[in-house]
Amino acid sequence: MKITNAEFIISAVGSAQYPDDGFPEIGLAGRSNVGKSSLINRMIMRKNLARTSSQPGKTQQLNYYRINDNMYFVDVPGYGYAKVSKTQRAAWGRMIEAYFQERETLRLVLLVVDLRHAPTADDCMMHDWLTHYGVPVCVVATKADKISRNHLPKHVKQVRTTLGLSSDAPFVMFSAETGQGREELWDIINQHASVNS
Ligand SMILES: Nc1nc2c(ncn2[C@@H]2O[C@H](COP(=O)(O)OP(=O)(O)O)[C@@H](O)[C@H]2O)c(=O)[nH]1
Ligand SMILES: [Mg+2]
Repeated sequence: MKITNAEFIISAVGSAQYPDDGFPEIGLAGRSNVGKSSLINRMIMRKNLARTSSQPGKTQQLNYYRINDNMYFVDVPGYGYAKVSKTQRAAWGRMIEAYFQERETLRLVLLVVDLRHAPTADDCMMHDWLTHYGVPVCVVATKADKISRNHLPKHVKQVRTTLGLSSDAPFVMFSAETGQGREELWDIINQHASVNS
């Protein structure tokens, strides 16, 4: 996939700020620190467009990145985040639920998990919730570079069985560090976004 243009558009705190040009959106969900921003940076081949930081105050926004002037990556950070208040977390939960449930231009959610560990209860809940509402999901197991080659199958199996993935469910092993899985993931994204690469 050739990236001709990638731009940060907005950190949206509410639906009024979402873009209204109708371009397809690819959402990214996953625990803080799992590697969502790094994944975006690797997919678009920019070192630092999506900020890779876990600053508590900056986690409760939808970050929109426009790619090649024809689609968006939407970073939906911060579930399972311990340092925000219950009230904040509830408000944030309502905002992301509304986004995933109602956003008409949302075509696919990349559920990013850590290949090194079994998915957490939050990961499983998110996966169940998205599939329950009929949102197309691709599980992306990242940080593959941290696992030795002969241990990879065991870790893939752990992720797949813990999430209860069927054998035909979209799944990509990924590394933001090495770029492993990048083209495979672009193929899946482009199929859902109906955008030619
Ligand atoms: N080795 C390795 N480290 C990664 C990878 N992806 C992310 N990281 C590191 O994990 C940390 C959190 O990444 P970040 O992208 O900010 O996670 P986010 O909170 O989900 O956006 C950073 O220190 C990254 O450098 C990866 O594929 N391999
Ligand atoms: Mg991030």
